Amino acid sequence: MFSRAFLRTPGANVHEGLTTADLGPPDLGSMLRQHAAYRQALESSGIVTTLLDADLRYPDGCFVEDTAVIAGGLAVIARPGAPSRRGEIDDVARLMACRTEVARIEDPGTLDGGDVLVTGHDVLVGRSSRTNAAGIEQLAALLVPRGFRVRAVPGTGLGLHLKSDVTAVGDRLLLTRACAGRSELADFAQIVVPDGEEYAANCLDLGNRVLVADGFPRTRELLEREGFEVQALDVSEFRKLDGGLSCLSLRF
Ligand code: CIR
Repeated sequence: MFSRAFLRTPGANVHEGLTTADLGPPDLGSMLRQHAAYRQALESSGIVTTLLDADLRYPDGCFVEDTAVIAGGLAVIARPGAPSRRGEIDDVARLMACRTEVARIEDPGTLDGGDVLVTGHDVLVGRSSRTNAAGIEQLAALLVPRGFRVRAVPGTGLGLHLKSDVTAVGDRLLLTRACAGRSELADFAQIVVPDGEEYAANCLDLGNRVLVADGFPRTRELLEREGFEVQALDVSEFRKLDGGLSCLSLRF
């Protein structure tokens, strides 16, 4: 699956990050504790993490998943749809360039990593307020020659990004009911999160266990019944900024 991940420490001005959630401002102390527990969960699954320093120029910088898509030995550096986040890609581009081949989404394309779900050789890309058709076309032009099938999923579910509503567990999709009927996803075996627990659709499969957001017991039970080992992690402070489990790491 993946063996390494970049994370970025939330900065003192993280409360200035973008949000549509009406959950109040995040508390930095709690956020740092949740972030440390998240990093520990990855490390204890054998994933080697690199923790980047907070960068006060970018209050949303801890949502590092959005900066790139790494698949088939290629790091595609994103072009975040939110102008305030564009500069977040620079560090990641530099770090990835020492490790693998790098390509970039270029203007007029926009693409956030949170809109891209890679599962096996399938790449599902949400067309969202952050990711446009040009960004998806550019990603497809880079990944199709490398053996991936790239599918756009227009007008995604409820959340900010495709992965707010759809993630992968094993070779199945975990998704919200709002996305379950979508024709672009019909080829995949699906596990639908219980109504009222939509936020839990953003999980992170580490191979030996699945991280789910704490506070969604019916999703946890559902995954356990399906045979997954599950660890619940509190990411409630990140939820206040529309973030979730997947967005806190860039995995490769
Ligand atoms: C934003 O609006 O860009 C951030 N506040 C949250 C980004 C969450 N990213 C993700 O789920 N991949």
